[in-house]
Amino acid sequence: MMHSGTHPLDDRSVDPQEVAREAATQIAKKTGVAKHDIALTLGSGWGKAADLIGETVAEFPATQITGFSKPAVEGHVGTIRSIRTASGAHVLIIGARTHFYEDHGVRRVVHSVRTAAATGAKIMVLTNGAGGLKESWGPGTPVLISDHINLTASSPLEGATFIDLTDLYSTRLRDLARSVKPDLDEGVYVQFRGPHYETPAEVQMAGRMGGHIVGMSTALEAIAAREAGMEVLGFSLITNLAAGLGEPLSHAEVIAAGKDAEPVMSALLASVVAALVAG
Ligand code: 8IG
Repeated sequence: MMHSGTHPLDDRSVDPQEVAREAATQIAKKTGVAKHDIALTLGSGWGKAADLIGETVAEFPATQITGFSKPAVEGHVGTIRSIRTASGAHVLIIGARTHFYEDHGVRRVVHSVRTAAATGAKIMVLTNGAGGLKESWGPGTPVLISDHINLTASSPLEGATFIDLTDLYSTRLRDLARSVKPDLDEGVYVQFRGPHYETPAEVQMAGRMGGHIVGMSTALEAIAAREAGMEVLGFSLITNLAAGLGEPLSHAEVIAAGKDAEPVMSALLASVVAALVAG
């Protein structure tokens, strides 16, 4: 179900980087901030972090910017927000995510990341809610992403674009995150297409492949961030044990676990941002 029509990223003759530059120009105009320093995508359980990072300079629905898609869940309008930290750094917060399972194509999935890069951001912080394969990770555990396995059979790169993904999830940034919270665990993120959760057999497969976290976002975004020359930091909030390792999964319970953890995750993320901005 590819949607034809008026969306600029659906036109194959349009350069997606050009659309991202146009979006970045619009963001600069709306915020009055010529250049952002770092960008964050806030996934489930991380949404309250923006309030703690600094003073909001501007906030508007993402759909006001070229290339951003209407959210899949009605009544859940994602916003873009520009924040100035106490130290004077400019942080771009992307509260809207287009998922691969929405079937709008991978260009739309990574448009926010390309736009963040075009605003000048050198660091991309990607956060998500995800399932965990380690029994010791109770609901509400934050985990650093150390690497990923991309099971979407897709890539945001177009043409013969060969990009090295060694150290994609920057060791330097993970060390910085652990300077804030030394007991942060880390694991390999496995991106499935979704939107169904995995079967127990698929979770076993992910584990044998070397995965520790299962989710439906982030890997494709991280690749696009690396292509754009950004340094990537990834966080998963484990909201549930992956299928077959605990109780059957209920979307409502998964969301509720994310909500419960939100204050603690948001405080953690704000502290990490302060450390990132300090260098
Ligand atoms: I929250 O268990 C959340 N997102 N694929 N599997 C996948 N995505 C998720 C899960 C999960 N929990």
